[in-house]
Amino acid sequence: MAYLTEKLTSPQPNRPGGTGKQNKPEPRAIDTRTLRSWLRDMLLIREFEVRCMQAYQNKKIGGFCHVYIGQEAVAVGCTAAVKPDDPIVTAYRDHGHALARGMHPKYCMAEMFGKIGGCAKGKGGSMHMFDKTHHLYGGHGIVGAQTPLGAGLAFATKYTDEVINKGKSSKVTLCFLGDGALNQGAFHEAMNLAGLFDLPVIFCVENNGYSMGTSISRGTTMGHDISAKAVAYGIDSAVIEGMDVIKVYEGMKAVADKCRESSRPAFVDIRTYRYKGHSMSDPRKYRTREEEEQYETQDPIERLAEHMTNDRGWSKDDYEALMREVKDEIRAAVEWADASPEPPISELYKDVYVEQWGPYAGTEPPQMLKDNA
Ligand SMILES: Cc1ncc(C[n+]2csc(CCOP(=O)(O)OP(=O)(O)O)c2C)c(N)n1
Ligand SMILES: [Mg+2]
Repeated sequence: MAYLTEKLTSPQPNRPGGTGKQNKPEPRAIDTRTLRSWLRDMLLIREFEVRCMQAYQNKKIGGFCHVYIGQEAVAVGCTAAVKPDDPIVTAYRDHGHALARGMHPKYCMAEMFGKIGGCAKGKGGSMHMFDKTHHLYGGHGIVGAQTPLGAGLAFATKYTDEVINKGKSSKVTLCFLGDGALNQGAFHEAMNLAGLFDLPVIFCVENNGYSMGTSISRGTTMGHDISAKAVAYGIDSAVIEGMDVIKVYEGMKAVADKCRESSRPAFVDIRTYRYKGHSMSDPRKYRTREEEEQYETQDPIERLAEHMTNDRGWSKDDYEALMREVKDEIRAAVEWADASPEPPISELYKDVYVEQWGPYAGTEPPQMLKDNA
């Protein structure tokens, strides 16, 4: 992992074997209100995850639970860099993306709890956050499975804009994946088709350096420069420092604007770190505590809070008031999720097929969709 540390702390101009297409964001003035909202979103995600860990330990959450702590700047910066109706698809570490996209934490928490009030009526759980209203198309548990979906979403938007509506393609799809998904065949097929068909999709690799307990240097060729994967498909790439939300936003904004304009796919290597284990049952024996502490000193929330204090006239009280607001919101979400009923047994036979027949008839949309209508 030493190489990753090195890369996060020093710029990487034209690395040997790389594409040389480094991301050079233009400085953009970001107003204080926007920065506050990003800080709030990152705090909201972190508090949500902390409460998920507690709830998991108290057996309120069953099955898998992969928390996003440490990676908050990626979901927040990337979603801020695109339009609210640009489609997003992601893997199983998905709570942060759902919240950053605008899902109310109560529906997200109820889904974690397996309750009927959840975004998928409690039948999807931690790995399957889905929110049609906010154009979030999952939450997928099979490593790499979301990458052909990302290409497909981009195909669908382009087809709708250009073939059906006879206009210019105007949407960009964000397809998030972990560094572990780089070795999946589905990912390479998706990259090939995206390159071939000029699909406006950005493959956003949340490169946290580990695939479960396997470090990228042990499991992935060209792990020190994964942009090399994009070269084979004629796809432009960029490297983005993922522990700084402003850098994520600026880097992604440049890539997304270009993708929207040119209708060409892109690949971004976003350098980040997950502070916790792969899932709740991971004792993290494959890495040192020193390494974890080193990344914790680059914490994206603390970085932005420091910037607010040093450069935007924020006081300690401003920060504490925001913290309280977020804690109250998540506490209410936990209470709401806890009070939400279990799905009735009859729900087992609903939402199984699109065409409803026989015992599968009679489904109803989740409460979230009715409330958002
Ligand atoms: C096709 C497939 N193979 C194996 C697994 C088991 N598995 C679950 S997560 C994971 C590691 C993925 O790591 P990465 O993509 O880097 O995501 P991260 O956990 O770091 O966010 C593996 C191998 C799976 N879910 N799907
Ligand atoms: Mg990973």
